[in-house]
Amino acid sequence: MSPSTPEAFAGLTLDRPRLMGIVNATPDSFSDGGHHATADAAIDHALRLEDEGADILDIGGESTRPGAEPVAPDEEIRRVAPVIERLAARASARLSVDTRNADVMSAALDAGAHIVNDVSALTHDPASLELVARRDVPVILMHAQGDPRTMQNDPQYDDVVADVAAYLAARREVCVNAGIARGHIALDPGIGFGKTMAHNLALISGVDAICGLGSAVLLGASRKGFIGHLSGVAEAHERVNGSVAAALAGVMRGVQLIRVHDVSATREALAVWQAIADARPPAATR
Ligand code: HH2
Repeated sequence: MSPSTPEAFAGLTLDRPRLMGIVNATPDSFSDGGHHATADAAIDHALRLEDEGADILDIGGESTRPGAEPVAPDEEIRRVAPVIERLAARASARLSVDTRNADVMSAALDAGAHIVNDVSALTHDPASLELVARRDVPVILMHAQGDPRTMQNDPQYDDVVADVAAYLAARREVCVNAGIARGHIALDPGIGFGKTMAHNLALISGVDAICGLGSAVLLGASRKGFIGHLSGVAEAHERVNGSVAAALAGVMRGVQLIRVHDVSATREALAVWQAIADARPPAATR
C-alpha cells in the first residue's frame, strides 16, 4: 500500500473492498421504493443484506432520485430513527444514515448510527458541518451538481473527472478546517447526481484520480439509469449484472467502498476478482 492509501474507514480495514448495503425506508426510492417502507420490513431487509455480506448498512428516509421532492426532516427522522435503533441492537455491521439534514444526522447518531452519508457533502444544511465535527463521526462526502429536483437538466462540466476531484478535495479541506478528522472522511463521485451517461462513464473510468486524493472512496452505481440504458434492462431491480460490472470496474481502479442493492451478487463477483488479483505475482519477481 502506498503511504497515501487509507488503511481503514469507520473502523473497517480497507485491505479488501467493503460493501455498503442500501436500505431505503422510503415510499418512493427509484428501485425499491415502498418495499421497505415499514420499519419491520426495512429491518428484515437490512438483516438479510448483513447475512449476505454487507459491512455497512446505509439507511435513508428521503429519496434523492432525479425529480424527487424533499422530505421534511421530522418525517425523515420518523422513517429512519426506529430502524437504526433496532438495527443497532441486532446488527454487527456499521450503520450509516443517508441524509442531508443535520437534525436527521443527530437523531440517527443518537439512535446508534456510526457514519453520516451526505449526498450534498455537508453543504445542504448549514448546521451539518459543525454537527459532524462535534460528534466526531466518519462522514461520506458525495459530489452532486444541483438539487435532486433539477440535477438532470443539462449538467455541464469542463472536465468531469478533474472538476469532481477538485470539488471533493476542496470540500474535504473545508471539513478538516471545521474540525473533522481527515481519516474520518470518505469521498464519492456521486454517480447519477447531475451527470449525463458520458459523465457517469468518465467518472467510473477515471475514478483512480479520485482514489489518488488519499481518502477512502465510495462508488454508488447500483441499478442507476445509465446501467439500464447500457444493458437494455428497463426494470431497476433487474439491473444486477450491469451493477456488478460497474462495481468491479470501480474496485479495479482502487475504490474501497461499494454501495449496492444486490449484496450477494456483488460479494460473489468480488470474491472471484479478489482471488485473481491476489494471484498476480509481485512486479519484482515477474
Ligand atoms: N446514491 C443514492 C443515494 N445515496 N449516497 C452515496 N454516498 N452515493 C450514492 O451514489 C448514492 C447515495 C441514490 O440511490 P438509492 O438510494 O438507491 O435511491 P433513492 O435516492 O431513490 O432512495
